[in-house]
Amino acid sequence: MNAQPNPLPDTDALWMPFTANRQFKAAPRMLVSASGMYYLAHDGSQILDGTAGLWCVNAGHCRPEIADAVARQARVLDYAPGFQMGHPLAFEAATRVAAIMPQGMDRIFFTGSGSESVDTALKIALAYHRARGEPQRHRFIGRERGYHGVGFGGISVGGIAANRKTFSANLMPGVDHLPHTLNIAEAAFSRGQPAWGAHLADELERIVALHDASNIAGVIVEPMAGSTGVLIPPRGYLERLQAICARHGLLLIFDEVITAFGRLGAPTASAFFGIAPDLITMAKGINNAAVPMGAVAVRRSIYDTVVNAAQPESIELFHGYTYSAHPLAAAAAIEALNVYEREGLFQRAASLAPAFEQAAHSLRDASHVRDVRNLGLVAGIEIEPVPGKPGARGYEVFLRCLARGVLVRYTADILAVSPPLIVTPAQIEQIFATIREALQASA
Ligand code: PXG
Repeated sequence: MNAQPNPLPDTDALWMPFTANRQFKAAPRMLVSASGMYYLAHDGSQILDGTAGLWCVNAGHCRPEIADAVARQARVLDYAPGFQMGHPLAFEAATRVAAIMPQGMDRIFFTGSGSESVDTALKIALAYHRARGEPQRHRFIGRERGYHGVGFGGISVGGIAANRKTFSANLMPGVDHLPHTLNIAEAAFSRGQPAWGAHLADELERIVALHDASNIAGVIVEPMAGSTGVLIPPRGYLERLQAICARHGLLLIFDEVITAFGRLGAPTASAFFGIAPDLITMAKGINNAAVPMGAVAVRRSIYDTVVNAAQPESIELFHGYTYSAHPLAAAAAIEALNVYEREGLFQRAASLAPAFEQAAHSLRDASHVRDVRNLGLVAGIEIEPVPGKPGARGYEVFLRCLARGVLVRYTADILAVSPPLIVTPAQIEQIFATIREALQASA
């Protein structure tokens, strides 16, 4: 890696996503290259990536195999229309993704992002019920604090208040929300899945009774909620949700944009928990984030129902994106899946998880810590806010970690750690030791 300082670009023209633009532009934090577990910043400093980018670079950065596959594909077939035309890698990528989905969920719709995957899954659910002759099943149930991307569908079923507030009058109608499952008083410092909280799934029965099952298309939840600050499902909770969905004919959609491709030490959270939903949304790790890509895995019976309900020569689902199965993204997906398999990275995550848990919970007695939550290679550390200034301490600790050469993610006053699955035990120690120091330095 080049260790020379790089000049900063003019920052005015770019409206940055989910960023305090003025604060950032006053003191930019610029990453200029990456390799394996490390970023290189513009000032020449090395930064250990404790967040796999944004929960997406699961095999580590700039993997030569993936870079080569993308470069090769860019010269062979840069782009091909995906509507009424095909290219081989789209089909190959679908076959490969299907192979690691739960049994029977082997029909894959490609998108360009997690947000698009969520909208796609919601639309497939509606199309399915219509094809079955129950078009009045139009309602969706999401969950408080859920993050399902930023499309109007996603923010409607999502439960992040800040993401909804500005668009409140324009949210998708017909949505209700389950309560979220975090309860620090009952379950602080749980290791893995909390023992408390399975009963919260029963709220779904109340909501179903209120709206009547005949009006509800499906339920969408993150099996483990990431963005909102790492909420681990209570033991038995997801099982109950699934049972209630099955009892009432509701489709269960797991949003696995963060959890699919090894984050919990299994190909999917569905496999990790042993629960088969009806649809799974994905993105991020699908191709190690080398090229934007998302996907929805669908139970074969759902595909068959939608497809067979249409006239044989008509388009069955009026939905798709210019970049569905973009050749470069598909090439990257195939190669990323090769890397995951060849290096056994999902198993690696599983075998690192106990040491990761131990290291995360070593922060229990660190300054300002209210809770530590963990599962697989994910940890959330909830810290005491500065009185009257929510989020200020989270930002401060994030900066202090960065100054010490470790990138963590923060959501208000919750730190999230989710390193690439190639992380070493020593790097795990380094990440949590750095967080401890940063917390100690915070007044
Ligand atoms: N669903 C889930 C569960 C996600 O985590 C999306 C949908 C949307 O994906 P796109 O590709 O449209 O961004 C996500 C994205 C964070 C963070 O720091 C998390 C996400 C994105 C950016 C930051 O927690 N998750």
